[in-house]
Amino acid sequence: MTPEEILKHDARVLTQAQREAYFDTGYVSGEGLIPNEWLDAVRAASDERIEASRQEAESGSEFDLAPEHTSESPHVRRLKSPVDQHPVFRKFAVESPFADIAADLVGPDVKFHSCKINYKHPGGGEVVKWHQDICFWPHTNYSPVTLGFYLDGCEEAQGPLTVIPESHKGDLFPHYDDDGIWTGTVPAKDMATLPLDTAAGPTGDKGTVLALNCRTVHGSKRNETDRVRPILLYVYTSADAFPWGQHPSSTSLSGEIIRGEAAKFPHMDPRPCPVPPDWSKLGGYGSIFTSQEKGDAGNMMG
Ligand SMILES: O=C(O)CCC(=O)C(=O)O
Repeated sequence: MTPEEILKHDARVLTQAQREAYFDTGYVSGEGLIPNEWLDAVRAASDERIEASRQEAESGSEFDLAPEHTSESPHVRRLKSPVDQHPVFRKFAVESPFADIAADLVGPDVKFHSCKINYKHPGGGEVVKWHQDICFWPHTNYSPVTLGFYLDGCEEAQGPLTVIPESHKGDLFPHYDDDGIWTGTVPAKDMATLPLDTAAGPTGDKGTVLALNCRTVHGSKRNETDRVRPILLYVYTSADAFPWGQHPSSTSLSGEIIRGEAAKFPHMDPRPCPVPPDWSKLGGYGSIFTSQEKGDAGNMMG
């Protein structure tokens, strides 16, 4: 579906102006879109999983752990595939207004793709370098939207997810270095072509939602406060978007239709997307943090 077709359908949660802003700038944010009961339930489920991480010594299919993680002081960088780790996370993906926000942005037929919760800890870890999500998981079109949900809110000093407005209208950059090694980040020479001075990092109270198009260049800086900054990130696509290549982080909900109906034909967008690596040859996808360890040193958010 094209943005014009999507906008013809009635809005469910967002205002028409918010939907138009999303298509125009490649992102939109809003506060108070999700009822507090959902926020409390998701927050409690997150606390439960962090508690469970005390039993783990190494990263695996559920947790991406920072090197300093211990059972006394859990340091989870990412909860992988939360919909498979707690029923609340799954219910939230399907039954909450989150999926209706997705419908506002991808059209009434909505498919689930993937999910994670990132925890940005104090002390400098978990900088996320500039990247474009679609380069990790290409689709037949560019409807995929990542919806972020700040469980405790996010202030400027906590390293909000930061975007380059309108970068979704520009090129997709191969996320490889000059030697052809996957780095999961836009090379510094390509970042130099973008208007970095326009970068925007919406902040807000707990429950703030940030929607991000899959082509939009984004990243996030260090957390300079003494408080962890969790963000739940779920990816939804239009039902007529089909992934090509391997799914780096498939869940039991991936490919399921969450709203509306399955597509009979794919929508094919002719704009090319660089081919991602064969994850199986890299020993599995890991997470953006493991991908970006090899990233271009010039591409640091802060
Ligand atoms: O957690 C963040 O600040 C950014 C997350 C992100 O861009 C990603 O995980 O792809």
